[in-house]
Amino acid sequence: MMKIYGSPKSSAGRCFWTLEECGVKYEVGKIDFRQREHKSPEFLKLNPNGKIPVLEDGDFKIWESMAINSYLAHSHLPELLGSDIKSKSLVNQWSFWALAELQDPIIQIFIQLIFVPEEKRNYDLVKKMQDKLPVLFQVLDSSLEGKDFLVGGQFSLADLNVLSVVEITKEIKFDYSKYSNILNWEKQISGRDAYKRYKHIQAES
Ligand SMILES: N[C@@H](CCC(=O)N[C@@H](CS)C(=O)NCC(=O)O)C(=O)O
Repeated sequence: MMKIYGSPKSSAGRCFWTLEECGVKYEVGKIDFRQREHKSPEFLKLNPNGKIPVLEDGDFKIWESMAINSYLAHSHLPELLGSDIKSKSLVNQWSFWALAELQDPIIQIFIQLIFVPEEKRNYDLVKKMQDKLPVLFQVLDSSLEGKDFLVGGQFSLADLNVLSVVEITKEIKFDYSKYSNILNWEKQISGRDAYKRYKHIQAES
């Protein structure tokens, strides 16, 4: 049986969601950060970066959450990857954008506001990163104009990967209520059974 390492409340969350979309059975490997299990020699054999998530499928191991999602879709639900070369490439485009462009400022703000003690917080950095978000959210909102999904008129890893990053902004209290296309898209996707199961798993963890 496949095993996913990491908490559903972390970057691993999007892999739990994909596992639920694929409808496969899986085990969960809990990693205790306080005990620094992610830096243990045993875990470093799974991921030399010392980070979660990692997916183990028999002898095969893979890290990086969106690469894991791609592997899961290739193995169990290829329709999540897009239907033709152009759709598949656009699914990659949105996934790379989510990780390289959108997630970076969000995570930098998250680290400052959640992990750095108030007296040591770099508010200049927070402001600089906050200033990047409206432009990025506008790109997403405009791309969703008149559409239910980002690519090819059907739910794909583009939607899953991008929404999994957008959702992190709830933790940093970024208000995106003025982006109506994003809100409609989020509402529609959050009605999916797999999404509801993923949210339940997250809440229980
Ligand atoms: N780009 C990686 C990021 C993984 C990542 O940063 N994971 C965090 C938890 S959300 C982690 O394990 N941090 C431990 C550390 O950096 O030491 C992915 O998407 O899988």
